[in-house]
Amino acid sequence: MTKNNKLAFSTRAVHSGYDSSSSHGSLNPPIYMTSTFCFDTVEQGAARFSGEAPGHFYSRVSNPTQAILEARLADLEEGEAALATASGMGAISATFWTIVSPGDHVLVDKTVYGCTFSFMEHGLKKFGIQVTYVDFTNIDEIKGALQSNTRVVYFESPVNPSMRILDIEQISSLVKDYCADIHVVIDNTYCTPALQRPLTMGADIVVHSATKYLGGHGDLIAGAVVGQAEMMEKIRLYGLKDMTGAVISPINVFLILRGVKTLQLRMERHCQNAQVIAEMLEAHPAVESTYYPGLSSDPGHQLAKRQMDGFGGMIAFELKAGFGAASKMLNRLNLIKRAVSLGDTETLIQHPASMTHSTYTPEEQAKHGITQGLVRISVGLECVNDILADLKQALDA
Ligand code: 7XF
Repeated sequence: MTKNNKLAFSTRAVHSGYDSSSSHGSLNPPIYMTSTFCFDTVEQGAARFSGEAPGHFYSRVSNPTQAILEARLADLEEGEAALATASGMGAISATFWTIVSPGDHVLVDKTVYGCTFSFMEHGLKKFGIQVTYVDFTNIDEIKGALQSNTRVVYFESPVNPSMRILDIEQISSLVKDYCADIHVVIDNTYCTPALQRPLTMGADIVVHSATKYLGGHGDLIAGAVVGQAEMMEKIRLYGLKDMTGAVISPINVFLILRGVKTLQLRMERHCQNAQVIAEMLEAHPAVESTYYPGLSSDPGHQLAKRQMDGFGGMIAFELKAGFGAASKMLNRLNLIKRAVSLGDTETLIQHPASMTHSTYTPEEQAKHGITQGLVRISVGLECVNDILADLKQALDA
């Protein structure tokens, strides 16, 4: 059952990419713990290396366990092919190193995950690639910033950590009208394909931190890239094989395949729980602002309704009394874990300015909308009343 788009998402999340009859009827796929693959003849080996014959030859390039995850993610994102990587940063960097050259220009939304920003600011720029950041909620700003040497337009939606919602369809079509060769790359980590499929909205490439909802259990670091088969092959053979070596372990592949089986179920509960938490935060007298697209007051609400199949499990908020009060509140929590990362079964809370987005200088943080008082919650799968009670006792105090 490798490809059957007629089946529902939750069914494909369980079955796609794996045929048990190919593995002694084993319900779950085998974990191929091997670095290399033996050739029947030297000619066969040469043909695999040159790409003339199919088949694996070295696990820095491909591995049968990894291939199952790649087929499944491609199917779920509605892309032609996928590439699994050792981390989200591995996925992002392998993609960029494959596409850009010195002299090229990259256009990025004003706020992205901290290490992605650092990669652009300290990685790409160091190698002669021009990077500019504009507010992608403002279409005119994007129009004004596209250049004849722009190669990649990059953004997240919802944005980590500010929860701004960006219009994938509108941005993609605007960029393609300007120049069809520009690659629109979207980080779909916050949504997963269970809630949002950017390739169906005109994007060219989707990147993921599979560390988050795809894995779903906080026990691994991994990433993925999804898009056209030819581009995925380029990223595999250059960005992954030569430039980053960010190869995923077969054990982590197995864990992600297991996680993805329950992806839709988990995302539904993450969304339900987050909605309740966001409504409580919005009504709480100590809270200045709550950023969650499921709130009808949120500026991204209508767009999120069109673009997403649920509002997700991530919330950001600011306390009226600022950062001092926020840190006291965070330290009072008992059930909710003070930790970065997201998409786990456990509810996690963190302070972006000093943690996930500390790669921005204070001046950059101010410019990019990462305020000192901002707190981010990844709402987990515990009973929502228990999460609510912990948060309320910390806020009330
Ligand atoms: O290399 P990783 O698997 O950690 O993924 C990097 C990454 C890429 N895109 C987005 C939208 C991400 O959020 C991440 C990782 N973010 C974590 C966080 O925001 O909590 C990392 C903790 S410092």
